[in-house]
Amino acid sequence: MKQLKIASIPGDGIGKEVVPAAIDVLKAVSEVHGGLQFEFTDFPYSCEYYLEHGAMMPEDGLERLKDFDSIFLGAVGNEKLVPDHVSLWGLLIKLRREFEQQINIRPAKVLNGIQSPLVNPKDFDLIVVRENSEGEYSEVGGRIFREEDEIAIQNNIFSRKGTERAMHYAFDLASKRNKHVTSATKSNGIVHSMPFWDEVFQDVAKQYPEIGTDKQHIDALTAFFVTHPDRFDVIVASNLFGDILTDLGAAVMGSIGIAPAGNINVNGKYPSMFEPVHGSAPDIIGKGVANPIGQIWTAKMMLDHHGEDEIGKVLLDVVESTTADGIITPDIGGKHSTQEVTDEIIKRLKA
Ligand code: GGG
Repeated sequence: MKQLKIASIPGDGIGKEVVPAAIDVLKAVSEVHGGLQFEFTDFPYSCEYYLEHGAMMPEDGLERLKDFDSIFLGAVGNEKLVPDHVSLWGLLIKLRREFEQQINIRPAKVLNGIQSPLVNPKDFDLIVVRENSEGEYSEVGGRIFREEDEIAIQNNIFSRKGTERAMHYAFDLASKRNKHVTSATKSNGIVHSMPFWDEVFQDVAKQYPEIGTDKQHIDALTAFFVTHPDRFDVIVASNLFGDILTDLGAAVMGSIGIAPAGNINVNGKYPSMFEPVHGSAPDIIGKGVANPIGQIWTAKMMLDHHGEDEIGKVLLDVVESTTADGIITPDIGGKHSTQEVTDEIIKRLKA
């Protein structure tokens, strides 16, 4: 019997609605699988936790989380309680950094029965490999002077090691898919980091002669995502470009509520963390209509990560049979609640 110890952090907003839904689905997976058990431990780290304790998680939070097999996170952010950069850097980005989750994998495709407002579904099936620990998400910089003289400086960090790691991850992934990697760049406008990014891409590409490559400036790439989606297989992008591109990817998929993601600790020293692309969605909190599919698909990625790809595939097939039958939430044109969609997925899993 395989047992996975999962730290669950629902976080803020709809995270508290979709994480329990996805955990119920994982419990059903365990029932039907037989050989797989989960032990979930809940952690209340969130903006509400910050109000009570003055931090997004306790000082020994990393110590408490480090021995779990994975972290299953919902959403972070409640601007009414805590400035977003404080909540993100105090929890989400802190975990990514401290647990060396240097790669963020974000698959994007249109599920059966879901209408993409932007593309023909058969043309859109790709994975964005986002560098997850440096780039534009950097604490290097500062603010000086006041009022009209005020200056804000933000330095981007691109290490050769970190950039190569992201590129190798993308090429290795492409070798198991359609053998093409696109590099998201902006080396015509950003004169230091992006020409460096291009050079590293070229160097790494030479080690994978069987993989086709191209590079696209991020502005054109976003347009091609919609106008020529069939050009893409794996895209490697910096931290910020990857974040933006995958929100666009989610829109192409039909809703930000669908898109999954995994933050991967490549060397296995620390837990990886699985969290959907969406945030806390303050506009729909408590309405019972949050789409649980992003979190459930994220659970499938967690299963894959632990070598349970077969049951992961069964889970995504069940999700797609549910969407194909129109049992979907209002964000994708349905009339069903979070609970109804979750219950239906569980029912079909157990059938
Ligand atoms: N699902 C996690 C979450 O709350 N994401 C919101 C967000 O702003 N994420 C920024 C990022 O992925 O870097």
